[in-house]
Amino acid sequence: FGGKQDTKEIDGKNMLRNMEASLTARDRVGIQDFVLLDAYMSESAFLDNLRKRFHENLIYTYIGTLLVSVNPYKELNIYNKKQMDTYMGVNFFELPPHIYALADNVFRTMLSEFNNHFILISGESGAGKTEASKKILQFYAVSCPSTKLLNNVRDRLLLSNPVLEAFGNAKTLKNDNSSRFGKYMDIQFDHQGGAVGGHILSYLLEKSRVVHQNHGERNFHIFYQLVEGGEEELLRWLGLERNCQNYSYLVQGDCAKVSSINDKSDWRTVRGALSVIHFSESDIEDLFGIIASVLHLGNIKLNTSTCHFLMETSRRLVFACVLKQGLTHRKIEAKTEEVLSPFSVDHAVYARDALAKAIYGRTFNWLVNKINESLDFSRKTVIGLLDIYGFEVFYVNSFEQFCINYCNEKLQQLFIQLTLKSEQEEYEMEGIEWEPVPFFNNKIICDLVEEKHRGMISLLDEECLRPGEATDLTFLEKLEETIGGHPHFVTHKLADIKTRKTLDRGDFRLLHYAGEVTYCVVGFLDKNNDLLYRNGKEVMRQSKNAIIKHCFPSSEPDSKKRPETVVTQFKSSLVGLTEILMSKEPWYVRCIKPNDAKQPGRFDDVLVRHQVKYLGLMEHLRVRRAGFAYRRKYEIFLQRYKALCPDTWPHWKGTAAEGVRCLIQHLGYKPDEYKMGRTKIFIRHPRTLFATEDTFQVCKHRLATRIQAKYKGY
Ligand code: AOV
Ligand code: MG
Repeated sequence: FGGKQDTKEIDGKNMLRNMEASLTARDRVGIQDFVLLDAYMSESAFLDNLRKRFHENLIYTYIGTLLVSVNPYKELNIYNKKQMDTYMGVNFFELPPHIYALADNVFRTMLSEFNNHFILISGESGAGKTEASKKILQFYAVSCPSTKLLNNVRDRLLLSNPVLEAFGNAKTLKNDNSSRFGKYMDIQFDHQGGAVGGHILSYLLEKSRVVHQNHGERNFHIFYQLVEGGEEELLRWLGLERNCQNYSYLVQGDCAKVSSINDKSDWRTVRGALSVIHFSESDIEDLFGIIASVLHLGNIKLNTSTCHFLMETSRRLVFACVLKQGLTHRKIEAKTEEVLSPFSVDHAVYARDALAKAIYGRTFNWLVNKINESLDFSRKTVIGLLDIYGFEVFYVNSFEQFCINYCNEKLQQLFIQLTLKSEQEEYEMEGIEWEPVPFFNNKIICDLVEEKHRGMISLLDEECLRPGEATDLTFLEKLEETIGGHPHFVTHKLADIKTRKTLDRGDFRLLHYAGEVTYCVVGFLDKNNDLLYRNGKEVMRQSKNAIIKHCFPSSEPDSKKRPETVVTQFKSSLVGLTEILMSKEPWYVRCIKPNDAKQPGRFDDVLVRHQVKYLGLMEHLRVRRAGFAYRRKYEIFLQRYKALCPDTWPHWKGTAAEGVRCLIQHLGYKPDEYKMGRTKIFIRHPRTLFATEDTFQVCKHRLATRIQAKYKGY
């Protein structure tokens, strides 16, 4: 990388040539940067351009430095080593748009400015976020300078992916490999640009999937991988049979086999990856012991009258028969003694499922920590990659979708703040004449969800504090009372008036930035409380399994004090994430899903238009086009280019702003190409700056030759 960077300095001519070429070829392949074309301001024209390119397998298009990506739903031959080499160290606009170009640009900016960056990848479920994040990581892994030591880090960075995907992704109706957790990954670089470490933060795993899947969906991949791919001996040891149909937790969605997924070969990948990322054989045994135990747990029959306990295949259960009491009785503390009170069947099933979810959820966190230990993180310059679950709407939506969609609202809000809002505020601050571009600010929805005291999260938590009295329905009533009049919230009472669509009694609807979602309130309280009976925990503490021991430490306080609810924890973790991101330079990949059938070659106009709308792409383009692609502080601009004008070279006596004015007059900038702000010069098109840069390079070269010639004479 480092070396290449010097040899391929910004080449304005090449860029212009490429732009011209793209203009002539535009009838066939469309325009590669929306900003460049005057006619491309209407939504239809925008859509035409995307469609045209999509049918030519050109899935990437820029809006300035923002990358729009349309999921091709087929393998394209554009992600090989040759392509990586092509994009490495080349100026952004010189080659056709590519995710590698973005990755390379971020990397080189980081190296030259020594600051931290992040790439925000967004789009709805199935739009291609996870694939994009993998492509970026692969690009860094292949293109960074390598040594033997770095190769180890690189391999671990890359291999953490299949492992986390196995444990944290699952087939949903939207996506056969849907992320069911949020992931933020810092890739850490040294001064030469070598990838020397990394760190992963994970956000709210959808644990409920362990015990329940909707029709047509699956549990987390790892369960099927183990049952389908696990070696005979391993399965025997774990007491498992090679048949997913035998496990109640695997067949709730009636969809154990998926044509696009090869569980057997994925198993081998994951098994191999675990060894590379520092998992000892005993860690691996313990890990699969847990996965098997969860499957066994799901098969425990809790029989009607007596809650009779039957363990079918319990030979290698990590936690043996103490579990019986743990699952069928509840420990109650009476004044001086502890009494065991038997559960009803429903209660016992509930306790069992709660335990299964807790075991899996905590094991997942352990896994992330373990991977982090092997990644050697120490704070240096980083590029952060954010790949989170996308906005999703199912036939029935519950607490999980509420959390996921709330998270997407927050990211949209961040995008708005960083682009539309701050961009326009900067023009105002700099005193640049500016016709404001209106945009929909989804802050109103974020507030509706998270406002203190009267936001939905507060109301939900309040109800969770009234055990025995509150139910999901009293929560709904409370919502109605408090926020019934909000323009983005609808219940059955007001549904007809606000959206002309009726609603069931137990439902409420949110008008999200990305569309309407009807949520069924059933289960909200339970899922938010996420209670685990105390004796379930106690049983776990007796386990000999080292991971379980670690995940259920005896030092953990028993719930005298209420732990934070799930949604409140999630809210705080998102606040933390926003802070992490705000301290870095942002870059964006906006992913678009071309059709709902997961099929190649199909571009559904209605669907794409909707996404273009809610992703705010038109507004972004308008701000970009009306605005200025580049801005530099007067001091910096003058310092770099002063040699290009006899009046400013070698010293300029006046203010930097006057110097810049003199300089650009000499360079012949046309009045509509730039604006002078209070502290910065604003340049409309990248080509203007590139041309100046080009002249600068020629000048530098000439100067160097002259100096060389001079010294030759001596
Ligand atoms: P997501 O991450 O955005 O959804 P994925 O990245 O998992 O979506 O993409 C979904 C599927 O689309 C992948 O499994 C691939 O089959 C296909 N796909 C996406 N991008 C590409 C590409 N560049 N080239 C070829 N195929 C692609 V979610 O995690 O559900 O929000 O929650
Ligand atoms: Mg994903």
